[in-house]
Amino acid sequence: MWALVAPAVLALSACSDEAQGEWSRIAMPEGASDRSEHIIDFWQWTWLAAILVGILTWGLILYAAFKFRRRSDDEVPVQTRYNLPMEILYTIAPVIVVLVFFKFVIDTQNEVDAASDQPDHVVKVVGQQWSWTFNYVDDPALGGSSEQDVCEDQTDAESATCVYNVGTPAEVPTMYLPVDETVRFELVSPDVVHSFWVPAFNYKLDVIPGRENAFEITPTREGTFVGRCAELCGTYHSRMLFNVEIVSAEEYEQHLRDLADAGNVGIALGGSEAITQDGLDAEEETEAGE
Ligand SMILES: [Cu+2]
Repeated sequence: MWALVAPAVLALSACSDEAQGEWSRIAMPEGASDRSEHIIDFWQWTWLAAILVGILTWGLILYAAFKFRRRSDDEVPVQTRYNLPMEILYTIAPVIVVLVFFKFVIDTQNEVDAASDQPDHVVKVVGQQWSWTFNYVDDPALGGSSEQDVCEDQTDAESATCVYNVGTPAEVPTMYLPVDETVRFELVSPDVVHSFWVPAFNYKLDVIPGRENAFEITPTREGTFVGRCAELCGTYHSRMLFNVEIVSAEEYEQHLRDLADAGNVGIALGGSEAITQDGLDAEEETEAGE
């Protein structure tokens, strides 16, 4: 069957450069952030290491199975027990494999999680049931300096440096980012655990109530990318979609000005009791009363 399937798969995949790249990236999406290459490299080398270990293991299994298969003379091969060098080898070999993996995990993690003291932009991302809010915090494009506490008192569109964009399950929000400028995402949730995932960043991070997770990237190419929630978070989890527009600095500034003109000034973090939905309390009371 593989003889039939393999050429078909290859023929289909050879349609575009993008599909060919997908093969070499082993199904990882093409990166759009400066951290992507570290993760894709790690992914490729992990596969290579796993395949080499696999080939060695399958080879030994097949070798033993054929070499010592049952024969007509019914003779049992030499039984070796308590072979100390052998036992030391198969204890130490896996430990070495794990240690090597561990080193590369730590190295990659350090590259990916590296953060600067002063990123160019701060986007405070709120994951709420069931959509996203993007707060551009005291943004330099509007004359700000990335200080959080100044957002709360802002009301005036003219002088605003903090603007936001709230999505709903029916209206997918779009986050704008300027290309080649560092951005820190600060993730907060007013209700349950969500997960902020832009596949083109080759990275996702949980959004946890009562805790602020953060990570930093630099978008490396302009374009429109999809984003989604990667943590089952309730009935309309599947609608927790968003778009990411990576644009020039001018377009980014224009978008922020548009948000200010639309009156989206200040910071929108969602109610701390957003989990309480209309009707739930009433139902509980009736049940208790019965
Ligand atoms: Cu969610």
